[in-house]
Amino acid sequence: MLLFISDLHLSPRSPGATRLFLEFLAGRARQADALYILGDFFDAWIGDDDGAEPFNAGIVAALRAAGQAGLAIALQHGNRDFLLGPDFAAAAGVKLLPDPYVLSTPEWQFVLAHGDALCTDDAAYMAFRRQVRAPAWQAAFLAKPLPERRAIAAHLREQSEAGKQEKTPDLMDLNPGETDDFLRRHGYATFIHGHTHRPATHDHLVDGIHVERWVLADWHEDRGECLVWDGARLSREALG
Ligand code: LP5
Ligand code: MN
Repeated sequence: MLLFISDLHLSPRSPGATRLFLEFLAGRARQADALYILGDFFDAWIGDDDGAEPFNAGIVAALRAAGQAGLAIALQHGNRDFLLGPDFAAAAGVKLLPDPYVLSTPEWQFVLAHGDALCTDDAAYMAFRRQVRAPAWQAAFLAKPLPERRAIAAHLREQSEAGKQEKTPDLMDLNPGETDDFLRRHGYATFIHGHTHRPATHDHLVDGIHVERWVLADWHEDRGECLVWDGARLSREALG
């Protein structure tokens, strides 16, 4: 059994979601073979050298314990936590996956992504994304002291929340043409992603082939959601 989650946005400011995740990881998730976290696991990740901060250290320890108990955990970057790196992965005992990632099981083929890269109508975000994903830019950011990085991240989060008020939901959704191209490039595999916080199951018809796109729900203080693959079908499971 495989489980998929995304957009938990974990932070000390979301104790409810954090508790839900820790309960999930110690309980329900242990029945699965693998857990796939498709980005925005943390509300903000400012560098692996912040992994020792008490909140982060608690999450890292919980991930490691679940891994040691036999749960394979794989994680993709989101737009909030794209700085999660090899030191974090080693400490937490998780595998960092590229975005997109093709997941082949004996029964079915999936393609996994956070989803933000296909939101091409949001030109301001695409420009921002190109900038912050550039290695030189990341190196310069990571060279700053942690308190300065923390302040920049908080500022960016505020800017982002304010900016979203000016954007329509459709502008912030995946571009249909880009999505069809993506599905074509990845062999019409069942697409699972997050980011938009608009959980739904979409039917695409690409080159006459029916392709499903499952959008994961974001987590809240009182509820979360995971998608379950039991070897034959996908289903949503409410948590909390
Ligand atoms: O995240 P969310 O859901 O609010 O909105 C996203 C897009 N916003 C972002 C920004 C992140 O929220 C900020 C995360 C910070 C934590 C990481 C810190 C570590 C690295 C520091 C990087 C500087 O991704 C939002 C989309 C929305 O999804 C829907 O898809 O619309 O896009 C934006 O908000 C981008 C703005 O439109 C343009 C931003 C201009 C900011 C200019 C600052 C330039 C950078 C200088 C930094 C020193
Ligand atoms: Mn996101």
